[in-house]
Amino acid sequence: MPTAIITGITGQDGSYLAELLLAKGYTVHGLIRRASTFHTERIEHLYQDPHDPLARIVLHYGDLSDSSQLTNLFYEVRPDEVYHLGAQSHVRVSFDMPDYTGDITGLGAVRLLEAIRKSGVGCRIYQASSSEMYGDAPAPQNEQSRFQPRSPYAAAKLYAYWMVRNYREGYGLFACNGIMFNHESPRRGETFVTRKITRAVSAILAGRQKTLFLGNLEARRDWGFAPEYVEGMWLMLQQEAPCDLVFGTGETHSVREFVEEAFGYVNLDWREYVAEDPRYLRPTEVPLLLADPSEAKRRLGWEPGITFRDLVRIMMDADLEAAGLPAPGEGKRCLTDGRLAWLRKP
Ligand code: NAP
Ligand code: G4F
Repeated sequence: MPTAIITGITGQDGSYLAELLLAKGYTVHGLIRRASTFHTERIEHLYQDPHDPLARIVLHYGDLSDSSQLTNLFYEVRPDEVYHLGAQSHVRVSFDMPDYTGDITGLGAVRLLEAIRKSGVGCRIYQASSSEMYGDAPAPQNEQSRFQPRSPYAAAKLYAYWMVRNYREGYGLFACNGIMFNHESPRRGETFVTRKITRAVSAILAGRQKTLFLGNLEARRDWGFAPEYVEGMWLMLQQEAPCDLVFGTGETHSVREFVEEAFGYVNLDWREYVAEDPRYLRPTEVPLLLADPSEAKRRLGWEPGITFRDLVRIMMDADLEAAGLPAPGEGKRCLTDGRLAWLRKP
């Protein structure tokens, strides 16, 4: 059975992708950072005792700043596929830490590409490129749109994007860029706006928070459901030839609309709880992201099924449950890995 390496396995996407690959019979090797506390919460349910010779998930300490460990990993594991998801992935934080973001999010990808090239392992690689690279390019954005990055994060991702293309063309690597628009889930990091909102609504209901401070409410994003996007990553590496593709829903909504939907779900009037705080504004904002994902549909048959409204409700239900509160209505069912699964116990 195939073997894959996932960088960023402890992140939102890494955890869903690990689930998907294990379900497909892969052996999964994940790169994790050393920390003074455990931070493997998102993959805890997948843990297998490393003493078990049949264990199909193996974690390796390493860091995207350390090329020697990356090279060793390729010699040791000799993977068939690599999913490069590790990054300093927060756009606002990238303005505070521009050189760190360039190092990890930009150069990290190059260290990985070099490790593959030097080890001579004939594997395929997926690079987690981002719709942020479009910046303020006119919508809808597709594979032909101009890149106009507006943050250190976006510029670092764009560097990695071009290096992937260079290694594909120069060295014949099977290297793909998935240009993914925002995708969210109950496992989304707590400081990204969607999760910040759904957690706050639950905390307000539970009486633990009074106000939700936000930045720009007018920014618009193309928000999809993360488990559907990791399926797209896998499909990209199963093609006959490598290419770059856009993944998104083809719908855009403002942060304000997300707020209205989340508060509305539990019958709260958001205007009583939301306040604007300039500390969450960005020096340069990306005002409007809207995907044209028709090429991914044509080539891979990839099409997202979860709507904006469902996404808000899936996230709300999970955060209400985590706060010990009942969700309005029945438990929701949603599509993960192509199957119907309960997010909450029925
Ligand atoms: P995430 O939840 O922030 O996860 C990022 C992962 O990268 C974590 O596992 C993190 O490890 C790891 N990481 C950070 N710095 C590292 C370092 N120096 N060395 C090794 N690992 C490091 O991000 P995500 O939402 O799952 O996104 C996955 C990838 O897709 C990222 O590259 C992101 O930029 C890109 N992307 C995301 C979206 C989206 O909407 N989610 C859209 C387009 C592109 P720790 O757990 O130790 O922090
Ligand atoms: O949730 P966000 O922080 O995500 P952003 O900046 O769009 O980046 C995410 O998606 C990218 C794909 O397009 C990924 F590449 C990237 O790794 C990350 O996953 O912010 C979304 C919007 C922005 O316009 C921001 O200005 O929400 C606005 N916003 C308003 N108030 C806020 C807040 N964002 C955050 N994080 N916190 C706020 O209080």
